[in-house]
Amino acid sequence: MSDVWNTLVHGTVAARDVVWDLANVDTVRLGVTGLSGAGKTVFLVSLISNLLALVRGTGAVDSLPRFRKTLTDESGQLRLLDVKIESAGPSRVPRFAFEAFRATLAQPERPAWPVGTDKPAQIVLRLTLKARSTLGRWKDTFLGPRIVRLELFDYPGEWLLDLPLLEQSYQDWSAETLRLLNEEPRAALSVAFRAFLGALSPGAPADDRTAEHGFELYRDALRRCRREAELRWLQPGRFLTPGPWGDVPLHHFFPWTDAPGPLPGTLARQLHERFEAYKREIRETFFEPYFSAFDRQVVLVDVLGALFAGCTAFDDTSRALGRIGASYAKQLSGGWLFGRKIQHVAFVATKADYVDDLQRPHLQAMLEKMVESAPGAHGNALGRSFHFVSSLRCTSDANAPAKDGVVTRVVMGTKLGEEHQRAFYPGIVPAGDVPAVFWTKPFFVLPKLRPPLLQPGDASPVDHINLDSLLVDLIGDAL
Ligand SMILES: Nc1nc2c(ncn2[C@@H]2O[C@H](COP(=O)(O)OP(=O)(O)O)[C@@H](O)[C@H]2O)c(=O)[nH]1
Ligand SMILES: [Mg+2]
Repeated sequence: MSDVWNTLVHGTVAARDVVWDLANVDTVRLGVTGLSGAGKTVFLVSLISNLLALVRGTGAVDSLPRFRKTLTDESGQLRLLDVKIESAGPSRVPRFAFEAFRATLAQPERPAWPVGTDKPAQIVLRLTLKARSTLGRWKDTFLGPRIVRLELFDYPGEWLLDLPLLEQSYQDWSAETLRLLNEEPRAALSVAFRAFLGALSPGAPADDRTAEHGFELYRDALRRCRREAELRWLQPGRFLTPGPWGDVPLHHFFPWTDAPGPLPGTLARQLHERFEAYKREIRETFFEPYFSAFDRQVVLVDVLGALFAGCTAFDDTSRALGRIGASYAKQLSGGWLFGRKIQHVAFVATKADYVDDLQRPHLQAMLEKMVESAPGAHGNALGRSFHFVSSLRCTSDANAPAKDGVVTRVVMGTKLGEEHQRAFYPGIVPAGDVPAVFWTKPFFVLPKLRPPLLQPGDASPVDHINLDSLLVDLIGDAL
């Protein structure tokens, strides 16, 4: 407010703009997250392309019919007059490279998926809207149509795994982490780290080299858990996804329970202090300046990927999602943690084009079970929704030739690197709890599919499944 006040007092030309902004510009901050590979980049490319296409497209393809409907007035006209990408301004956060990602996908000869990144990025869309109500339209004649700035912020879901950690002491976190590390498959993947812990003497003196060595062994164990067992409940989040902060001495700690108490001058005290410093650091550099500013969030989940990675990987992803779900439930039910109430969290099962139309709702049911798997995750369900989406649809639904008179639904797609389309049947998706019998069949890695050919130009629409319904639930009320 003080900026606004200063500008007014000095009576500069900018004052008019500030007043106009206050009266006519709303900002919606949308966090888009998900564990790596969940589909954040592709989701944002599709969202931006389809929103641009809504006002700038040729009109030949109406790619967001349900969203368009909520933005249409009584006379049948679209209230959305314009969509623009705003200049990044002096932002500290890297700009989401929409045009480059889209160009990669749209290469005419060899469409390719954008390469993965694990750093946050931001892009702002400026939506110009005709008012909904008569009163609003009266205001429009004086001030011009309303502007909604849609701030889109892409950040690694791995950092959300630190939300529960913020509430834990070093002792509690260590005890919980080591309990899990002693169970398979973590135990086999953390032999070196556990041997290191076993050799530490409880009263060992504080020492940077020991702290760093222990950290490296612990991080190696986390990396192996991720790579070899596809586990997802791996804390602290920044050990695997450091983002712009890199590998700093602040990270040089590891879980340890054998030390009696954090006496001054001991390694135990040093680890304890670094853990507390890590908590402060993630609060100050991410949760308070960014996370707490989101009005709404989308949590993308590769449910199929987790399911086909096998029972242990699936349970671990459920554990991670359950803990995230419980943190959000607390936040939804009352300004917890950062003093700001988030308005809506949408959990979205992505890549729904891998399964046929009859099974897609199962993805959503399964996601709901996963998110609600932790104690406290039910919480206040207000402001929370579940969806299935394919941001960039690579398949079409079809009937496989009937066998014994029974028709099987399949999807038709092309494997990346292949030329020809084929029928593709990834198997049955259970709706909700996964019965034990499901895990008796062999698992496979979902092959990457060839992205569809896109029309040139940033504002041409992108084929998707359900993106429009998600948009209606997520931001419809703000427009
Ligand atoms: N078939 C299909 N694959 C998708 C879709 N969205 C994402 N993918 C795949 O998932 C991979 C990871 O997506 P990306 O957006 O980079 O994930 P991020 O790490 O969360 O940003 C992509 O390279 C694609 O292979 C989709 O809607 N359909
Ligand atoms: Mg990405």
